[in-house]
Amino acid sequence: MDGGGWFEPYRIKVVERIPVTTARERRKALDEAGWNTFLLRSDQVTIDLLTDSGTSAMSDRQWAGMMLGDEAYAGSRNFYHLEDAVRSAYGYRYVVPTHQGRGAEHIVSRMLIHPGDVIAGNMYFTTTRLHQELAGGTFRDVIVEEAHDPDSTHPFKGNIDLGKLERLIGEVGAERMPYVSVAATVNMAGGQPISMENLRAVRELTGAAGILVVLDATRAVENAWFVKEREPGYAERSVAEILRETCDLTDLCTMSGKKDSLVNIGGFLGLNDPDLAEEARNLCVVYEGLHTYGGLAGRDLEAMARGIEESVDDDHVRARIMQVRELGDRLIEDGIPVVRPIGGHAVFVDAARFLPHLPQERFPAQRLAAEIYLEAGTRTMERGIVSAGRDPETGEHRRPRLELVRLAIPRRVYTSRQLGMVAASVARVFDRRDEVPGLEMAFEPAYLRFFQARFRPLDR
Ligand code: PM9
Repeated sequence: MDGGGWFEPYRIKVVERIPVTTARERRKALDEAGWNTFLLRSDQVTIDLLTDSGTSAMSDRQWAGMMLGDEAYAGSRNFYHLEDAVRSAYGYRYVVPTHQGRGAEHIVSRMLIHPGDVIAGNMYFTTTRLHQELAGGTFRDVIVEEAHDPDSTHPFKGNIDLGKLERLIGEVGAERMPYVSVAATVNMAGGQPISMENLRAVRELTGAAGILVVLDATRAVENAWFVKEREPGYAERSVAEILRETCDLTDLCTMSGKKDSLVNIGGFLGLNDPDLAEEARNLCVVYEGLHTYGGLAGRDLEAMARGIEESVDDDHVRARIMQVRELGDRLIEDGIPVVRPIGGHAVFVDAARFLPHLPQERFPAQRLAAEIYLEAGTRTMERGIVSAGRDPETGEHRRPRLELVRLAIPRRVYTSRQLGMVAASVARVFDRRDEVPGLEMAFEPAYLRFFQARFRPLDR
């Protein structure tokens, strides 16, 4: 199933005018934003590929559901609908809503990590790792080596290297490893999937050692599509069936509903153990809000319940993945170095090879994101040395092997023509790549610096 002949299984009912700017306006905007695309105002952006998080278009069914919001403080009917939707699509017995993914990560990290613990995972994610560290843990990457190689066409670059995991358990001891953190798909590796075979093996290895498996289910629906497409034995299975099988191999999940679940805000925790569920509800009350709203309005819970139902439709997922792939293929045709295979939610441009004359401490991906904005008003995001932050022990920059710019595609939002225009503008930057100088950092916040850091352009 290659998705050939795909089309968008929806029609457009409402449109939103997008801003058009001049080169001079964009340069002024970027200077004011400290050369950080996160600090641009959205009315200065023409095509916004900063993130696929909370930026999707809701359906008429979801908007109608917003009008059915039950804003009771406790026991809103929308919570029970969400609970049913999560149980049916993801299979977890207990559901705790949170305001977004990091709210769920905070609760899980507080609940399961003790100071000195080690958490293994298939590559770090910014907010996930920070919550693990704030709880006193240390993250250790056990993803397969291929994930660090932008050119490797391994079909499952999100897989865990079982040898690395086994060695880590031997080194630190299972008693200091409360859980393995499994992302599906792996954002920082380029939206790359993990296979069912690998997840099953991780389950066996950790089960024997008494270590839990925590799924970051943020884009697990997209992961299920890749399993259907690439893993022997799954071609005839539906995305919904594969998603259930994925979750059944895990103990609990954290979820940012702002991605797969097609909402602008929301998240949840899914759990099977009644005692952990009790504790999670209790922490939810402290940090998010009562356990039947978790920091969300009733209407948000309803939109998420309906979004989950829509998200597991094969036609929807096919169109989503194929649109991203089409953009990636177009960039490859133009000779632009991108992470291969093209991932689920975004195309990742390899800034290290795009701007090989810039060392990592000149922030090539940050500069490339800025240049792409200057060229035609497309907003993208750095995913390299700035995103990786500093090692909390040494204070040194962490130096990820991948220095990338991410073009993330919101779901059901942009047309193929608009994305073609983006590709053409990236190609124009590529033509003048030799003249692009680096940046220096002018302001660095303590946590998740990529969001708010400011930079100064250098002359060379
Ligand atoms: N991801 C993204 O743009 C939003 C902010 S960038 C830090 O990719 C995973 C795999 C994510 C993710 C957010 C979160 C956190 C957890 N896991 O943003 O708190 O990609 O809802 O989710 C972003 P929230």
